[in-house]
Amino acid sequence: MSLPKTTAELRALDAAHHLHPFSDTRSLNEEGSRIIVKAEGVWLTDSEGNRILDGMSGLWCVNVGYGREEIVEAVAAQMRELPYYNTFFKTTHKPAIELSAKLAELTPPQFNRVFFTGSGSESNDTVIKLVRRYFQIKDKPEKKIIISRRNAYHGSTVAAGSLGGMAPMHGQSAVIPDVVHIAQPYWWGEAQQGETPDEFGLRTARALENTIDALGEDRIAAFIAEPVQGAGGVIVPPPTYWPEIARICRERDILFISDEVICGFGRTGNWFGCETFGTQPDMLVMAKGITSGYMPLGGVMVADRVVDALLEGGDFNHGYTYSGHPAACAAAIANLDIMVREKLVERVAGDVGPYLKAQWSKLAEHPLVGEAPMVGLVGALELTPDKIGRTKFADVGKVGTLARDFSFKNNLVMRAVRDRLIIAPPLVISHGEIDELVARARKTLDQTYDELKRWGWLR
Ligand code: PXG
Repeated sequence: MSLPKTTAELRALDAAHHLHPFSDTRSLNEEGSRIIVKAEGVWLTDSEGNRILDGMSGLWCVNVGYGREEIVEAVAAQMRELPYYNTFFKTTHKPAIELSAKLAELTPPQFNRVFFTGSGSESNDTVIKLVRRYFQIKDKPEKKIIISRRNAYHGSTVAAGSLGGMAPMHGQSAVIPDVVHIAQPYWWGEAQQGETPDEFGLRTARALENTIDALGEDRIAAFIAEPVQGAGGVIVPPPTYWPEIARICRERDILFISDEVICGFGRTGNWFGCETFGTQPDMLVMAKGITSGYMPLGGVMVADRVVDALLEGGDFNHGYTYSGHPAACAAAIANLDIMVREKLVERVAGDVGPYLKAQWSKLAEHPLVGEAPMVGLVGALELTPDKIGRTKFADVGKVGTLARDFSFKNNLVMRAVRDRLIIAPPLVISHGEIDELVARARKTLDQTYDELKRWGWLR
């Protein structure tokens, strides 16, 4: 079958045969999918020839930008030499060896070993098994409960989806036992009137301590969290939150797992979000930016104190066909080489991060915007009918979708989570492109504001 050429024909075929993730297939098929045909730097081109600024790095992953020949060459060379071999049964290969050593160098000092997976979800499934195994070996098999947070995203498999705190996902899926969700540090959306961000940060952190006390420390195995909740709407915790969590984790016999699938690999201005927020994880969950999305790959860094126990435990009965896939590892090695050589992490911390933040913060003055947080190169715009009262729109999600659709029409990819617009552009974005991004975001806000006035939704 030869592929038809026109956008309409391609859309019809997509509608007939493709079930998209997290989609209402009927309405998507009525509207038709956007077809992306190529990309370069931070720019996407669709099948109708539009040039679109990718404010989301694909799906939070294309950190080094599109069109990197060096990664393409590395993958092609690896596939010619050895396209596949596994890492089971006493075997390994050079790309897995080289990448393991490189990750040990780039991650915080407690990490020297990695377990490879194919995605963030598989990584979090791996975490659950590692946590269980650790406490079995420590002769505390009753320590099984993992504490997570409401509105967290840890993936879409049954187990990773259970770890996550997305109620609409739980409602459609099987949910595994021994996961407990506590409050998220979302000051704008969930603080009481009059409660300062610092007070709220402490209160939500202490929910961890209170839950450990209520359920019994002898039953709690771990706490898992994203440094900044990404898919939950870029929830940046108040400054008091992470130090208090770090204290609680230090004082209690639990493992702390930092899910760095979004925050890892430079996103927050350090190699990993735990470095930005000063926590000391026992496991560090990776995917996305590890290859900048050029190939699917995930992994879990495991701290020495956990590895030391595992070494006493004999076989660890877990693994995937594509654990340490050679072509994916080759992509990761080339990607990390680029990040180091071009000093992309330093660039986020000292150059483009502060530059974007300065401009983005000005959007907080817009009448529709409640808050405009930005850490490194990940940020949000909370849309509200009442900035002072921190009120939400009645029909949650409708205004976010309206704004997101305007943004697409303005050739800027932003994502909407509830009524929050979010961005996470490639780390290679230039000052000029940041100016363009912010101008298009402002235009989007103005158009949304005018439309809401027409609807009579604003005073
Ligand atoms: N942890 C975190 C923090 C994530 O953001 C995963 C785990 C799962 O990774 P995989 O590779 O299994 O998808 C993620 C993924 C969105 C969106 O709409 C976010 C993710 C995935 C799909 C959509 O923002 N994050």
